Amino acid sequence: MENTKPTSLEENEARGIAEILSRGAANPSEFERYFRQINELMCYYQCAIMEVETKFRVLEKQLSMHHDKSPIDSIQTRLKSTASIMEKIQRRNLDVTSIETIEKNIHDIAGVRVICSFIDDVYELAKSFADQDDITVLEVKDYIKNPKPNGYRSLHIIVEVPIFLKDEKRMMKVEVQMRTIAMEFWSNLEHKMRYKKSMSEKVRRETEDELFACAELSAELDRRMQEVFYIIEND
Ligand code: 0O2
Repeated sequence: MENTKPTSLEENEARGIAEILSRGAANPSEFERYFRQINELMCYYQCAIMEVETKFRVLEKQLSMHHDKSPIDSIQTRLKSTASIMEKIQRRNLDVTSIETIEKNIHDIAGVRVICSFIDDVYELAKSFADQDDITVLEVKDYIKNPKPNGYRSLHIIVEVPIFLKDEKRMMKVEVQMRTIAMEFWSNLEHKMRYKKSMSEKVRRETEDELFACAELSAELDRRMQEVFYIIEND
């Protein structure tokens, strides 16, 4: 996830939408309406990202007051590009021209990634966040307890959070990914491999095996560092 994008659509994204809509024979006024609606929707997701990030910043402040450490190493946020939303909607054979369809079916338009030093911090923060009374947890995927077959580890939580607009309160979905620094390091490298097109099948398979071994080593490192931390804390 990269830094949050500006709230209004980039010109090339607008062109991408125009192209998709023109395939559905949308007229110019329909396109204008759609463009306005999707711009507004992205702005709401941006607000939801800010709400969630602030919640983690508040927890971080409080926890670092009581312990002699900050539980959060860094927070990254990203708004999915409209091009990739469209691509996902089309892949699922859904109607790209319906804003409702987009909101209902794509849960990771707003993404917040929280990177912690230790595994226990991930779970402690996740609980404090999920227990807040304006947060509705829609789905939890615990890839730390149940890693993906390739070795991917992370805690994913899809939540609904309210944003308060001038005349209304709107519930927005946000995907929160929580992981340790070691898991983030691994995930970035694996991501790089996944998107590398010019790799031979043989090298890809070998790299996947090596990455899986690294994921296991890295998980072991996370466990041992956690133990060392408790020894230092309790001595
Ligand atoms: P990006 O560019 O990070 O947004 P869904 O999102 O529901 O269609 P799925 O597989 O059910 O797909 O969701 P899941 O498993 O919760 O994974 C969603 C996101 O987790 C991905 O988003 C990645 O960011 C991350 N992720 C999941 N599996 C892996 C993995 O094996 N390796 C790495 N590096 N990241 C992973 P996107 O949209 O794929 O990408």
